[in-house]
Amino acid sequence: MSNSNKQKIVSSVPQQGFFGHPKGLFTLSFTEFWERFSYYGMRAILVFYMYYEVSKGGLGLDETTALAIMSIYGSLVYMSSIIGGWLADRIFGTSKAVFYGGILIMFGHIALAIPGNITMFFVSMVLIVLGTGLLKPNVSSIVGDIYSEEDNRRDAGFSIFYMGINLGGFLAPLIVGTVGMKYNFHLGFSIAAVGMFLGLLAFIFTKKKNLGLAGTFVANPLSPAEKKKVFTLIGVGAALIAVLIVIAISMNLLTFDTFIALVGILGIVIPAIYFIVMYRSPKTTAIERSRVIAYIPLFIASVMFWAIQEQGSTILANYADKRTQLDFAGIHISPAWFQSLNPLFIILFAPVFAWLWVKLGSRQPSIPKKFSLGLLFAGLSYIVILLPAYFGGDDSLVNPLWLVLSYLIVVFGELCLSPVGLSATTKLAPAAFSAQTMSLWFLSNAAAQAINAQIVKFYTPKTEMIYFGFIGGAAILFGILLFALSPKIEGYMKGVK
Ligand code: C3H
Repeated sequence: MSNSNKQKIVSSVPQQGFFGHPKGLFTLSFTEFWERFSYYGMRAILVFYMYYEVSKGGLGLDETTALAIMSIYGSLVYMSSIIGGWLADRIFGTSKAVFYGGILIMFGHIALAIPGNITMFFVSMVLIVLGTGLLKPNVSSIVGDIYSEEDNRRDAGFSIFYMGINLGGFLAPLIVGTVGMKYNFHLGFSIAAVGMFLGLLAFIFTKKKNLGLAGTFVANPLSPAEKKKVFTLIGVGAALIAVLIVIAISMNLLTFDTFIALVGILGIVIPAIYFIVMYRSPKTTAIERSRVIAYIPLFIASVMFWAIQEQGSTILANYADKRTQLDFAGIHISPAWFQSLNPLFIILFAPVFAWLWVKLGSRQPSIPKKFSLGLLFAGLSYIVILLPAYFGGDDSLVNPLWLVLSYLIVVFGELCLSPVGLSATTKLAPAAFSAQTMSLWFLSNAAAQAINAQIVKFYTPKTEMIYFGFIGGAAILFGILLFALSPKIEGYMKGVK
């Protein structure tokens, strides 16, 4: 986007009105709050909906399949941000992408709200994957648009936005989770649909006044000739994929396992292609090439971190359901409520970490060291959760406070790695690829969940000590290695702090 357009956007946005920030931050945080409310609310009950018996209102899938679907689903949601980013950058702009995304997501939740069968479930999955790919990266990039480049409120603005995400993630399992688990899964899913509808209403009715021109420009529009070429390519590509699917189905090759393997491969191949293209591009300068190299170990650390963090809503959700005492201190705890712990701890501790970094000033750990801390905490959270089986065996129910402690420790890691990762991505990215960096960051989560889909198969209460010990130990080892390599990585970062 040209500098004059950037300036036009900033001057069209009221620069005050929301906790000392541009009013548009309210519109964006509130929309994202509802989007996350609907997404995380749905996810808090989805795994149980899939593996509960039909007589209990579920789909009756086996547990391992349900856990793998959760991971594949999460991976595809983040992978589709490449499509959403591209469509916004080249065809309709970020604001329309958010709107269309919200509509698809709402219909996705409506599809789940209608009592149906597994077909309805897959229809909803396609709608939510595409809708989130349109909405999530684009609503985040509009946040960047409403501040001028020199505005030092930008980082704090992103923190408020992250708090909005986690407020949605905190309330959703309590509301959607309680209704879904206590009364009826479909009623739970319909609350998620209502949530997205409210988010859309807020976006539509406040965007003109609060966002001005933000999100209305198409950053790098397709020329008519390019349009023709791209649409032909998409048409041919879609036809080819359809033919391949039909052939694979007729030859019995498209099984659930091959699909999981395919997503796993894509989760690794797509970011690898991104790195190769960025590194080899003639538009990348020598300094930028060095930064691309520095970004690779950080990206791998991020994949390892998100693999453990995201298992909080699959493996640990299952642990909450099957291995945990849910009648505790005189109350009956819903297993879905555990999903609220991470966002609650984020809301409580984000200001503490922000204060700590400011207080430490130039003595604060470097970016690679913060990433290694992230991994150490993630690994430690898994070592903690293997202790109940170590002390008490795997057939008695576990005190829920173990799970609370594990969720707390991983949050310390998230606060070292996640906000830092987002800004490090933009700082280390070659200028010619700056628009796609948001997608690259989301791809680390997509890769993590694609890998999870493969490894969750090895989890059962009988294997839990080895499972948690192996993954936690690997994260700790990699964290130590990253710490040792930090000075070298900092050298490759060429002045980025
Ligand atoms: O959603 C995002 O953009 C980033 N993720 C977060 O901010 C997480 N802290 C959300 S926590 C979690 C994934 C959902 C909670 O309802 C649960 C992890 C166990």
